[in-house]
Amino acid sequence: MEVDRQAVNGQAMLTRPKRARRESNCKVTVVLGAQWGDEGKGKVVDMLATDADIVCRCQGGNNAGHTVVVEDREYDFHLLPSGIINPKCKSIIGNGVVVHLPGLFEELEKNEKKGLTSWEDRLLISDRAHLVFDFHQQVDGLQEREKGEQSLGTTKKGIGPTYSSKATRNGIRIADLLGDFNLFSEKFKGLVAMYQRMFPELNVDVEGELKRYKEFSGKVRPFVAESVSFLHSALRSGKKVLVEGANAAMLDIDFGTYPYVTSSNCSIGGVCTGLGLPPCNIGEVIGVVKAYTTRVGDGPFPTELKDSIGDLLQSRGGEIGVTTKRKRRCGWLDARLLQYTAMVNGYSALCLTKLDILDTLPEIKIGVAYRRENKILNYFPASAAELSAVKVEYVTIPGWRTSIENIREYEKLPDNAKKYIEKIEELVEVPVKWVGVGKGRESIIKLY
Ligand code: 2SA
Ligand code: GDP
Ligand code: MG
Repeated sequence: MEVDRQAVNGQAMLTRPKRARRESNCKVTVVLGAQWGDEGKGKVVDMLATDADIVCRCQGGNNAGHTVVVEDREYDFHLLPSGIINPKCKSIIGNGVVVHLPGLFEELEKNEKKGLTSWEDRLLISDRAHLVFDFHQQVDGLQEREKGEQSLGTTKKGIGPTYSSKATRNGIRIADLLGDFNLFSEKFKGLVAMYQRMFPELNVDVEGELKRYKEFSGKVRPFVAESVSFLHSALRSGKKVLVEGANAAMLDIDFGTYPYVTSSNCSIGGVCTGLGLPPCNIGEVIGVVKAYTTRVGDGPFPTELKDSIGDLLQSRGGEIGVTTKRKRRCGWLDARLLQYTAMVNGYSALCLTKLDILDTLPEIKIGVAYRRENKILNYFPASAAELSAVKVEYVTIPGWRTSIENIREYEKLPDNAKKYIEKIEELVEVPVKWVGVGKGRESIIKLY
């Protein structure tokens, strides 16, 4: 390691290493979901990727569904970072991501048909990433079935079982697939046997799968890298790095509405562990906030609207799961929840998306506090039961009742839309930097 040597009173003295100082100056920009997902992270990442050299995914798997709309084309990304369509950007699937190789190649093929080209030169996958096998997906379904009424509403993409295998240290990583195939086969058989002891009805064609994975090993090898060193040398050479969080803070395994969560850290900590980045490299943290709230899957949702306004948000917002095509549950914006996720993630700015979906409402509510037995809670409930029982206090803002879709300057927004944005800034204590007013790349207002 390089060191500075200085002479003090004629004696050589060791000072701090130069490199550590330089690296901590290279900050990555992070985009995170601030609610229960589907806030429009894909669109924000696509926008910011125009100014990035590298876009990384750090956690989750193909449970995620990120939409990017460019002119008349709609891309949906699940494992691929949304920056992949930018020809100037490298895309990294980091060590914290769980990768279903059949799904990855299907996704690449599907997007090639929509016009994605030369991705071969831009895609890198961490050799430390864990593999999702088809049997993990079957186990996901079996676990959900076993839970019956208490099911979580997972995407059945095998995310929970794969992160379980990782945590119990039986997981299989991409490096294992590319190493000694006999060893890989042994690990694979051991993992299948373990799950078959838990679920005797689990049917796996072991030899067929091994043959298939032998082929996948050749197919994926050109894109596999030791991504930690790659990323750090890129940062040292001044490259701009953007990180795309998948899922969202309220689905985080630690801070979300456990057990109705996904199995990774979708908040800021997952960026460090999922890419091998120390906290000193974290720069701007952009919280993506939908102008109302949605949730897909089960679990508590304090501001949920099970009425005609909820139905209107669902249909006007096109609130359908990108991966499973399930209808998303809809409700008012929850500022209490945003205050909590802002604490965990430390947002430097917010991107408020889908404001245009509220265009027709005569009045709009924002949840501002949770009440329990006549007391305002000064903490965010950890238990799903407690969160389900809270009463929400709201403030009401008059609607603007006009289309804002074609507006591109903040000053031109109707006064009530500005009031809504300013109220959110006041409640969450984070500035709104962008406002989304439509699906397309161009449908965004930059505030500063
Ligand atoms: P899983 O499959 O184990 O991660 O499911 C656990 C919970 O996490 C939720 N989850 C999601 N919530 C919002 N969006 C996601 N991606 C898709 C989308 C969802 C879809 O973009 O629309 O298509 O249904 C996503 N992925 C996981 C999930 O609903 C469970 O509540
Ligand atoms: P992600 O998971 O956070 O990337 O979000 P999804 O892609 O799952 O869902 C967001 C949906 O909202 C997609 O259909 C986007 O095209 C759409 N969208 C994003 N921003 C806006 C916006 O500002 N206005 C409107 N009308 N749609 C938007
Ligand atoms: Mg989504």
